[in-house]
Amino acid sequence: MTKILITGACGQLGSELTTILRKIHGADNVIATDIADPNPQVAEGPFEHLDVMDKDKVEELVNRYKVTEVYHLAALLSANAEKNIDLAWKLNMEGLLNVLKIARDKELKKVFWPSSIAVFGPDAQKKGTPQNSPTNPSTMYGITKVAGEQLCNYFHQKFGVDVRSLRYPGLIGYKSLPGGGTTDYAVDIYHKALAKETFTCFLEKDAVLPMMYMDDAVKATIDLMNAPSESLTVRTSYNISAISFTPEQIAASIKKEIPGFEISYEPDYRQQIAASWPDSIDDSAARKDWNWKPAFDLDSMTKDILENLPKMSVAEKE
Ligand code: AKB
Repeated sequence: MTKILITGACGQLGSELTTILRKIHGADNVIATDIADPNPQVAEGPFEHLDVMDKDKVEELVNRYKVTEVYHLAALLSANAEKNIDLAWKLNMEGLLNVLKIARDKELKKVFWPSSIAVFGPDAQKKGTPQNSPTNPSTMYGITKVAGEQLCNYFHQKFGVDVRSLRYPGLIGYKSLPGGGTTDYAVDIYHKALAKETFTCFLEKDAVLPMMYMDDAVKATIDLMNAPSESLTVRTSYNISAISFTPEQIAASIKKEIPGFEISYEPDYRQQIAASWPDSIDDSAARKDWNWKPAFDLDSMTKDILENLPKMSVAEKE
């Protein structure tokens, strides 16, 4: 019997993964946890408050619910991490180390941990960044992701922990709001467009970044976790890619649906973070090892979001 514990379940990715994993395994078999109060998406099933830096509590929940798999998503994202480097290091590293040690000691079946394109820095190849490009990030968040990837690989090699990971690009969904990331503008922009407001972008108009629609990100996660262990050749974290675009290009895509939409630009400190990241990513290892292939491009994502976002109630969106 699969029993899943999700940390950071109220976050943008966590909310969606909780819903889909509950559909697959049954609501009672997916325990959502977060330091925050449950949002409506995760409230329909077991929920526990959890600070992932509290190893005893993580272990107590793993024991109490007889957990077999952990999706460890709790973390501080790039923009927030720059504002609080001590918390970023503590939360992102201690949380992961706690989960990996529990996975080793309790012989959990599998662990999922998200890495990010933020592992790459200015010296990485900008276009089609290869899987094994140098990982010398210039952000605190990136540093925690590089160290986290090494921890995952170490626990796999040394203790046989079956931990799997993806280097997500910016994730764009309409069901919940992201918090504290550099790519968040590409979610906020749709809310402003539907509210018929001008969107002020905190990046330059030509700041190109790798991005992915949430449906593709969720599918990638489930597919990676379902892949046979012996087919996985990457135990740090897999590059995955879908779309790359600039703020100007996403605005043009929205204008096709909402012709009156306007965007203006007021770049802040997040522009520097964006400029240090790749423009696009080579994901051939993921395609080869577990048949990864995205389904959405920029215009199909825009259409889907603009059609479905207005159907969400205010409570659901929060
Ligand atoms: C962020 O902007 O911090 C994240 C990421 C790219 O990992 N979305």
